[in-house]
Amino acid sequence: MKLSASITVVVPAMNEAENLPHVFATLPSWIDEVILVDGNSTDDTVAVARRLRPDLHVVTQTGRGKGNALIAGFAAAKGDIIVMIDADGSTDGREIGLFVEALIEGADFAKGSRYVPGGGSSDISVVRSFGNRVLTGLTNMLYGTRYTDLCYGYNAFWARHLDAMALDCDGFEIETLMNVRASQAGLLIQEVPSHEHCRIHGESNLHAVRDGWRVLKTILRERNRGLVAAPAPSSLGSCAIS
Ligand SMILES: Nc1nc2c(ncn2[C@@H]2O[C@H](COP(=O)(O)OP(=O)(O)O)[C@@H](O)[C@H]2O)c(=O)[nH]1
Ligand SMILES: [Mg+2]
Repeated sequence: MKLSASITVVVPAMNEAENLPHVFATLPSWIDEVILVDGNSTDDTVAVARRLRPDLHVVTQTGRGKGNALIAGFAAAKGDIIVMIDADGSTDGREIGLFVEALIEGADFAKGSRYVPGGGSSDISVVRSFGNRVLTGLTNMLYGTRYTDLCYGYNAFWARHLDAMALDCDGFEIETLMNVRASQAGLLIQEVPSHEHCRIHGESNLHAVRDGWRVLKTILRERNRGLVAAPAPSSLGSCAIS
C-alpha cells in the first residue's frame, strides 16, 4: 500500500511478552512507526518487542493505566495517522488498512466496532457486552451520537486532532473519552467493522464493575465540561467500508 500519510501504531502493553510475536506479525509492512508503551511490565515485554522490531520506539508510561499509556504513546507519535491496537492478540493488525482507508477517504476518526456487519467478538463476555450496550446507548442519548460500540480499543485518527480531544484520563475509560470528545469537537467519525479475537495468553486487566463505573462517570462528567454539545450529524452508526 502506497500512502501519502505516515502511520504510527501505538501499542499499550503490560506483561504481554508471550502475545507480542503474534501481534507484531499481523502489522502491515507499510507502517512507518510502532510505539510500544510499557506499563512497567515484569516480564520480557520490552526485550521481546525490541527483538521482534529493532526499529521499535519504546515509551515507558509515567502513571498507571491503559489511558495513561495511550496518552503517552500518542504524544510521542510522529505519524500523520495514529492507530491504537492492543498487545494481547485481540486486535488484528491486518485490519489496519480498513481504518486507514476510512481516514484517507475523509474521516477524522475511524472507530472500530464489533457490532456492525463484518465485525464481531470472540473475546467479550456476556456481562461486558451488556454493560457496553447500556453505556453505548447512554452516550448516544446524551451526546446525539449513533455509536454501536463505545468501549472498544481499536481506533485510528489523524494526529492533528489530538489537541481537539485534549485527552486526560488514566484507565480503561480512555476509549469512551475519545469517542465523546471526538464527537463534541465535531470530528467526522466513521465506524469500521472489526473482529475482536480472544486474548492469546494471560488475563484481562479490566474489571467490569470497577471500569464500567469509571466509564459511566466519564460519560456523565463530560456533559459538564463546558463544551457546547454540537449535534453529531457526522457520527455514522454504520460502516461505509466493507
Ligand atoms: N502500558 C499499559 N498497558 C496496559 C495497561 N492496562 C492494560 N494495558 C494493555 O491494554 C491492552 C488491553 O488490555 P486488556 O487487559 O486486554 O483489557 P481488555 O482487552 O479490555 O480485556 C493490552 O494490550 C494490555 O496489555 C496499563 O496499565 N499500562
Ligand atoms: Mg484484551
